[in-house]
Amino acid sequence: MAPSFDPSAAAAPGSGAFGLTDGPGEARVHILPIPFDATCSFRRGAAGGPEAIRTASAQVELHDLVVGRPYEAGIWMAPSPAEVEAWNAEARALADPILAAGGPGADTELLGNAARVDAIQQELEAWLFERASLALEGGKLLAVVGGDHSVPLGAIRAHAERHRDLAVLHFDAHADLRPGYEGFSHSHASILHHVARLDPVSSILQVGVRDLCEEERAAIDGGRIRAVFGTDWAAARLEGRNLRALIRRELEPLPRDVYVTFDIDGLDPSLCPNTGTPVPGGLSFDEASAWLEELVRSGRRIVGFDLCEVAPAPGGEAGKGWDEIVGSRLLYRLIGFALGSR
Ligand SMILES: [Mn+2]
Repeated sequence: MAPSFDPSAAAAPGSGAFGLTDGPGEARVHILPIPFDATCSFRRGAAGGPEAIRTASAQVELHDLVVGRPYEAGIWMAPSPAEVEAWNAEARALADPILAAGGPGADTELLGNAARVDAIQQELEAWLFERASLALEGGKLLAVVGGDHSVPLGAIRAHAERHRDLAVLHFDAHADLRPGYEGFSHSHASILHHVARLDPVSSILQVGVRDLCEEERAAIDGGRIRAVFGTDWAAARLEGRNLRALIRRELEPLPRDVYVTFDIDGLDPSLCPNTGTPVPGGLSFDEASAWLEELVRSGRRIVGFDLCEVAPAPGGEAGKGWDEIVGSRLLYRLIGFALGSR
């Protein structure tokens, strides 16, 4: 950060995310945007999330009442990767007729499209794994910003490879435990199915899940995969139970190192009205923040994280909408908590 930098001033024109001027070398935090949303089954738009968040982040006050001064560590957001933009354009065009038909069925052309979309997702996964590994080797804290929730798999794998025992704390309205969805094996509805198959991931705790199929319900075994369902959370809130005590109890079995994967639709949809698959209920902003705060207070280490499914309003001025205003503030909190845990 330049010595003349004033954290209280408005973001200067041409400055980076959060109005900061750090380059990749000096910044301890690297934000990697992944504008990809080809398999969104209901409403697309998450591909526009990273750039909308970049713009909206200029409005975030750098001093935060809960996490202090994350900006002091230096925060750099990479430019939007042209490779990912190209993959998304190709995969969207291939996925469109499949999504319109509710899956490829026995149609050979659609099956061919689905296979190519899967191949693109695998290329993206491998590419992100490489990018994430480089950042981690350089000692950076890596934040992936989606895109739909299929995108962070390569980054989660890069983190998992560096740990013998890793927990994944998963905020979402959905369990995302389907082996595949609508003909895609790397769907936004399947990410946790793939994460659960990474060896070092010893436990998954899902928070806010309130929309899932029977097969996913059965996969949540109360052991390696546990959930605090959105309905459990709402009941605890309605009955006036001590929510912080509940959080501490649920976090208790987790190992020390934790990766956080945050689908914005885990929050109340009034905080993310344009996200791809909104569901009533969910956490408030301060409740989500309390989960992260208790995680850090418990001595656990947030080794990395992602934020997915933030979608700007269609037809609105991207960067000025409510979805990205909330998203950029949640991103700043996540950065602050992760830094505070290291
Ligand atoms: Mn979701």
